[in-house]
Amino acid sequence: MDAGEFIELVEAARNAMEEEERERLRVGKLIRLPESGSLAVFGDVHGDLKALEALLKEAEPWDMLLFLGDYGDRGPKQPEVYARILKLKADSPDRVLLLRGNHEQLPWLQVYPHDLPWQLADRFGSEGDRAYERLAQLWEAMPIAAVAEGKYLMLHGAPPVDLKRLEQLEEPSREHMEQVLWNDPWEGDEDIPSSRGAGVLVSKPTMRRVLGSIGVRTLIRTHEPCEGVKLAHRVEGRHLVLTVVSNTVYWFKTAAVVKLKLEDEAKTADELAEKHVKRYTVG
Ligand SMILES: [Mn+2]
Repeated sequence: MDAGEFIELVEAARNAMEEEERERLRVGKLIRLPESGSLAVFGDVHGDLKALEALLKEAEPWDMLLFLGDYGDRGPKQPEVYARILKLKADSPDRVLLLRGNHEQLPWLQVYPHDLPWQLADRFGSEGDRAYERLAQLWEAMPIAAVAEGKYLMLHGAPPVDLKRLEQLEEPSREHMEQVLWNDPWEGDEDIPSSRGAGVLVSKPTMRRVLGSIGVRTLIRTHEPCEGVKLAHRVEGRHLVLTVVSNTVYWFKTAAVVKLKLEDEAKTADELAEKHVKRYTVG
């Protein structure tokens, strides 16, 4: 694959993304998932091609794939991961959905580490900059959240703490974009600024209120390294939040993918973690 072929893939994926709105799969930045079909949800990939390939096999058979962002940075095969995922998107525009993570940088919020430009330069030489520019344009076109109405909200970080209606995610404010991409759940009683330098640590009472006001049972998100999956925000014996991570580039050895049937009754995070997760483990 040379730079020209890579850029063609980026463009094809961007065209495919535009079709989402024409197909009424998406309104603004919010994907509205169909009421039935099997869906595989991937968390941060971070340039881990090995885990991605293994989990794509584990995810079969699927009607739809949803990626929650953070495709590049950190891992060893970032251009290759992009090429693989963008090809999936280009080949199946209405069956492969790519959300934006905080590593698909908001122009006003630098992320660290951000080694994607270096890997593109390694792979494509002087054409690396052009490839990066096109990727940055693709990020601007990405949706930021997906909803299976009455059941699940899926996004990279966590919903904005003052979110009242789903429609607010269609044309999000700058502040809401930042929070969707950067927030984390935490077990404190109050919402506090995140030590990440952007976003908010969302308390359990707030999570419960926000999910209630948009009428979903469970949040499926990524953004925090963990051993494949992790639960948060236990209310009345069940958890509201499932974190899923699809790489092993940190110190954890398990990557995971969540498999849902959209026509089924909404599952709690606990039920998802117990019965709906496929794993890939290294070493
Ligand atoms: Mn992240």
